[in-house]
Amino acid sequence: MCAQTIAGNGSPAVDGRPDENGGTGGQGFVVVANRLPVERLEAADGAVRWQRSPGGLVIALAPVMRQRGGAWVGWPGSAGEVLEPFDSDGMLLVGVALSAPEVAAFYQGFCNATLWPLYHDVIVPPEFHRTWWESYLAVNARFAAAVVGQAGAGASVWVHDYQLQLVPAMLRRSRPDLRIGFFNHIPFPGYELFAQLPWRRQIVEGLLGADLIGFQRQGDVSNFLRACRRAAKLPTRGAVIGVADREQAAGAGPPRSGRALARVGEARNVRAGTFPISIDAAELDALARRPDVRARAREIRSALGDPRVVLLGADRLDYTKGILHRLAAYGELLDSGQLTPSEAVLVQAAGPSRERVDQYMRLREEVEAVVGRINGNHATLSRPAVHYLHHSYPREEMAALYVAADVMLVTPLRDGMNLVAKEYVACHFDERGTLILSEFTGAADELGSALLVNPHDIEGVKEAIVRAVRISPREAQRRMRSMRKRIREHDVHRWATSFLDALATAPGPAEPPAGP
Ligand code: GDG
Repeated sequence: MCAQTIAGNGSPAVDGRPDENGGTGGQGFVVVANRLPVERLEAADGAVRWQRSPGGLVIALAPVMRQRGGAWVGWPGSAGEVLEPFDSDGMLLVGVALSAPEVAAFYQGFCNATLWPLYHDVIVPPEFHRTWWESYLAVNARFAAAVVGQAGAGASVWVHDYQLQLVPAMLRRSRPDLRIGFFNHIPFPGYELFAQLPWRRQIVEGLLGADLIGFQRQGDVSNFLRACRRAAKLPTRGAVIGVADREQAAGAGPPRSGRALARVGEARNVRAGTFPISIDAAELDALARRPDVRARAREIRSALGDPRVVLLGADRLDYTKGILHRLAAYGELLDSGQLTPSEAVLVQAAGPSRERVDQYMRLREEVEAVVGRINGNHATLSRPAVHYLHHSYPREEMAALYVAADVMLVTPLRDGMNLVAKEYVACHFDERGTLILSEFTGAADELGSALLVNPHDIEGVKEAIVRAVRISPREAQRRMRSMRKRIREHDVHRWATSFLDALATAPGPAEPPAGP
């Protein structure tokens, strides 16, 4: 029913038209994300089973998909894996296969070594390689083709994140009947940084295939609007971008590359907006109340030697998360004697992530060297100062760690939202515990009652740690109570509903706004 074609100068386009009964696959709602919401489990006898992954996105979207009936298009997660579509909990899962060279060029390369650092304030230098870009084009076209194969006429399609920024325009080109939403989970960079990208205009135009483009923070929206004006020379008014059909008006025929994809069809308005993602606060609250989770939290504290204060960091091992900065602050507090390991122990859970990308290998070495140095200076035979855990944990264990922690250290240098901060708050129904939170996270916009820090200011982080260690129970309770109210009222269900409601009414065909 659908095919990937190579158009003009080698840029892939998507072909596939809805049949007269409405679409090629008949689904009314399609989610497309880099990964499928399942993990592959292989038994000893070689039998393969797929288990629902615990991610927030699936929790948010599962009820919507069950209600509307829907398909989820994504990569199964291992190179070369070809999957027949299958049903899982009321949704149809549709795998997009990536070859090993594509995993290297598209995923590890363009996604994780070009876009990820570029969109996170160039904390490490982004690499620009034309072959990676070509792979990004080809893989985005394959995802778009898979969506075309599923979406019924007039279906709503929700595209997720930086791996798939060309998908909206590719979809619009072959399926103008679709209502297309895009949500960017990571920050959108300021134009001075974004302008470094050799394919900046194609990315902006790829996104503009959507009717609605959602971001975590107002700053991301402003940065994107500026990129529309500067990179694509399009007019904006408020958060509305006017996409004129210049190429077709000029009789130029179908676009020849990713460049002009957004400009096909009639003149349209595209809306950008802020939709801060959240968690299933009620589910985590219930998990944290479970007797087995509470018992496990007590066991963790006792295994740590029952220190007065347990400090916790829990992140993917990623240079955006500011792990080295928090270790530096904690290490200096021990050096100066302001803290002792018997008083305050740090647990740093650093989940393995992107282990084949150079910068991640380097970070791991650095973090492990610093942990080794702190423990060399401050551990005793029976008591390390930093418990460093390079593992992934089941959800229950994550909840037990949150419950066990008196102080949660969330110190990213840049983070779209940061769900860990919200999860910590959700687990503290006892209104105890203190969150130290970087102001460079999306979560800081909502959790103003945390102890906010600039992670680059090591003295400031040290002061916040000392303050959190010595905080009065009353102050901790006041802060926690206000943060819990916020996440209870703004949970992931509200996030999904507000995005999909806005998508349903997003501006469709219209005159573009007047120039700036
Ligand atoms: C991106 C954006 C944005 C972590 N270790 C384990 C584990 N986790 C779970 C946490 C949390 C999730 O992973 C991490 O979410 P974050 O939001 O903190 O960070 P990213 O992975 O960078 O996510 C971010 C997010 O997308 C959503 O839009 O907030 O800004 O960068 O849920 O609990 N879960 C389990 N075991 C672990 O070891 N089960």
